[in-house]
Amino acid sequence: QSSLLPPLKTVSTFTRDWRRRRSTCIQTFSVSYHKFVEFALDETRRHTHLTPSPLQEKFSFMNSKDGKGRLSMLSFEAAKIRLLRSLIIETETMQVFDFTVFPEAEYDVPIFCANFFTSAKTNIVVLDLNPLHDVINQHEYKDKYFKSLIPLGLKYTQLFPWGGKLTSESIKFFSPIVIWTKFTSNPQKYDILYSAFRDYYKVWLELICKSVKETDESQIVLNLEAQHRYLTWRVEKDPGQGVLKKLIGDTLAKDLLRSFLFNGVDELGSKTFYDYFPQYCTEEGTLHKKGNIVGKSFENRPWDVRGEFIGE
Ligand code: BLA
Repeated sequence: QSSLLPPLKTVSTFTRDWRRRRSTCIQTFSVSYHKFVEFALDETRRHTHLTPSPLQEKFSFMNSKDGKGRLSMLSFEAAKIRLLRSLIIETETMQVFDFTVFPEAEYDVPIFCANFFTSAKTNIVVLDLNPLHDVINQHEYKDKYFKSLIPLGLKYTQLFPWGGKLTSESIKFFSPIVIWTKFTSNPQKYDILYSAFRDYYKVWLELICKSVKETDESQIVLNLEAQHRYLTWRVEKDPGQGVLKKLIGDTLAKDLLRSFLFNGVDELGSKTFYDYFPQYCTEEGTLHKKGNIVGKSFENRPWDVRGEFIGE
């Protein structure tokens, strides 16, 4: 926080920072995502005991290379939860919140995923209970977790219009209640986003609390592979990679991605990105680093109001 700026004042659940820019006199708005993670931790503790993860020792706080940004990391374990981890990035121009909770392989409960990027102008939001298994064709899995949540999804997806085209494969990691949206920065939207976050997290906690430990070894193997596939996708394709590398450099960014954010990618399975996503392999056998092969798709929400997939 520069000493030239007035102290931040907390209004409602957000930090509203009406800075006057000397040159443009544009009022900007910045948020704090710390409330979000505090809510999630408090709420989790109401149901279960959280133990700090061994990762916490290595990943807790980092400054960006230019000294102007900070990265705050938290990680925990609990019964049924392999890893609950949070990353908050705060710089003069953006705030990022990346909060994900990975269940143990004995549970086929979705992965809780909140991924918010905020700059002065725009917000990029993914909030979802990322399904572990196919929810486009596998009705049993879909109904088990999402049937009762469709009204909740509808409530928020009406408030947050579909964010437009996205990397095609991502849709397979999303559920019928996914909130994928972009909006220009404004206080009301943050209040709604906070409310959506709380509601989604509360229903996710109910799911994990109610879930029954799987004993069928072959099903556990399927859950484990789905978790590993998810980690492999995100570690390779996370759109935040560029920003992270700029902030902390290539080596630290890679370590943060593999060891912290998508921890488990090197331990839970041995398949590679090519094994899971062969469409990304070039004829020479190298990985397409830039963009993607299938391209961006889904201009409009590919789920209807009943939670049926209506995409291509
Ligand atoms: C953009 N982030 C996006 C987009 C998606 C996601 C769908 C739109 C662009 C695209 O589809 O490629 C998020 N995609 C996800 C998530 C899953 C997925 C959550 O497949 C889960 C399966 N994002 C971060 C971090 C930063 C960040 C840590 O997680 C910054 C440090 C930034 N995300 C970020 C930026 C963009 C973005 C800058 C816009 C850039 C772009 O469109 O490529």
